[in-house]
Amino acid sequence: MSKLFVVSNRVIQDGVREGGEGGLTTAVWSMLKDLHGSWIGWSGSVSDDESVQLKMASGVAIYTTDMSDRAYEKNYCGFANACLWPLFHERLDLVRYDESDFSSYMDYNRRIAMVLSELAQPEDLIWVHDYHFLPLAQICRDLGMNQRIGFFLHTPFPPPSVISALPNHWQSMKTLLSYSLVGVQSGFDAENLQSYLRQQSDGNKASEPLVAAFPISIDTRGVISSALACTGSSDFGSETKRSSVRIFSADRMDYSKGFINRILAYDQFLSKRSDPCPDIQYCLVAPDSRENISEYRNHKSEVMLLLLEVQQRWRDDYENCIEMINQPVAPEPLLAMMRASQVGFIAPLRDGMNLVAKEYIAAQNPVDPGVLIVSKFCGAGRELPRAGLIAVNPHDISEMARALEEAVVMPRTERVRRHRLLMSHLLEYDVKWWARSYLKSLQAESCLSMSDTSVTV
Ligand code: GDG
Repeated sequence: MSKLFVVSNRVIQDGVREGGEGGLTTAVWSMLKDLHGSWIGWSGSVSDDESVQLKMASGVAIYTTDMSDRAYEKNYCGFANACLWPLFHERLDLVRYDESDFSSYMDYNRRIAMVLSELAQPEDLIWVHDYHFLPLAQICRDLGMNQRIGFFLHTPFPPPSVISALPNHWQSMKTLLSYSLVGVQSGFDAENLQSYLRQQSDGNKASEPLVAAFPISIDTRGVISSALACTGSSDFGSETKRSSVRIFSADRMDYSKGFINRILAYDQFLSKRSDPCPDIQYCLVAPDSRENISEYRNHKSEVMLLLLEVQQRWRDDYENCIEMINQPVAPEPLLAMMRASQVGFIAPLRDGMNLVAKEYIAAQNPVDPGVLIVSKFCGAGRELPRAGLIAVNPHDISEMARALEEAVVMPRTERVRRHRLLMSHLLEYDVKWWARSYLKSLQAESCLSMSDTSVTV
């Protein structure tokens, strides 16, 4: 019987979610528990030990290896996260390209390909995740592996003009041609990737891989029941107490998530309020991320400075009008905070999907739900029914300030109507749908045509 092998940079250690793991691991874990596959990734430790450790958790075989000091510095903190990540999020000003980082990235991919070649049988299916492993299939093919190997990119794929700014863009991206199927988050990303590949291969269709959009999602029913179990357990606010205003955001401390603009918009929203509610609070859950990369530390300092400034500006009018939790919050308390808030403010500058936006909807009390404000430049903002949310341009501070006011005063009947619309979408398109539709396409990839997109987004 064929088995499924998933490769991603991080795995869930010991099968326990602690909070702050990130969206990829959250989604892959939900899928693998269901399919009982195998998961290969980094242990999270830095050492020269090249052995492979196996742990079983909820029927999933989790294989991990350490990363050497050099691979951590040059592959992980270098080419992957200081070059590809800013590139894919259209932050060309932050792209740091270094040839030796790229060669370390290739070396690390070779190491993981060796692990995979020893574990996977010819009939197995392999699903590789994210920008850390663009060349993995090409290396596997060079090792003589003929399995169907699929790839899914969790970040956005920007327009060709942005990708072309990477000095070795074609050397890096042409490796995608070795995959049987390349999945992206939205039709917009699929178009960008297809037109980039077309430009590079001079319109030679034969060399293009199958590219299709598979918007990632959440375990909607699981989130609903966990959130229900958390009712009333958050001291952030009470879901029935509408005399207070609670605004909620959660995202890793990453420059792509637009924290500065969110805080500026909240500040403007406070200054424009004609009827100040004394009990108002904006809480941002923002655990640290990639702190060994200088751009992340600089960004965090900027956010913290602005936060202090806003706190001081309003300290005479409000007791605690803005608060940041700069550490991971475990899944249940996080859901309880979502449920207790009237507004979910999710405004990344660029984001592949943003699962927090979807979790926020599923966590609501359906008879008195909160309102979702979401960026137009993330997968969730492109995919979710527009009539159910307030879509904003995360670069337009005034528009976001007005959106906060609109959300705070929105009547209950309108909130319920919007919530129903969003929920019916999320119940149909959940993480199981995502995994099933991707794997079905990977298995039947020869039946798909180049322009096939599994869903319209
Ligand atoms: C990448 C892409 C794409 C748990 N505790 C905390 C916390 N969590 C969970 C959230 C959510 C996940 O982490 C965050 O997922 P996102 O999708 O919002 O964002 P990334 O981590 O950047 O994920 C993204 C995703 O992969 C999947 O393809 O959607 O575009 O960048 O499940 O509940 N999150 C935060 N603090 C916690 O304490 N922020």
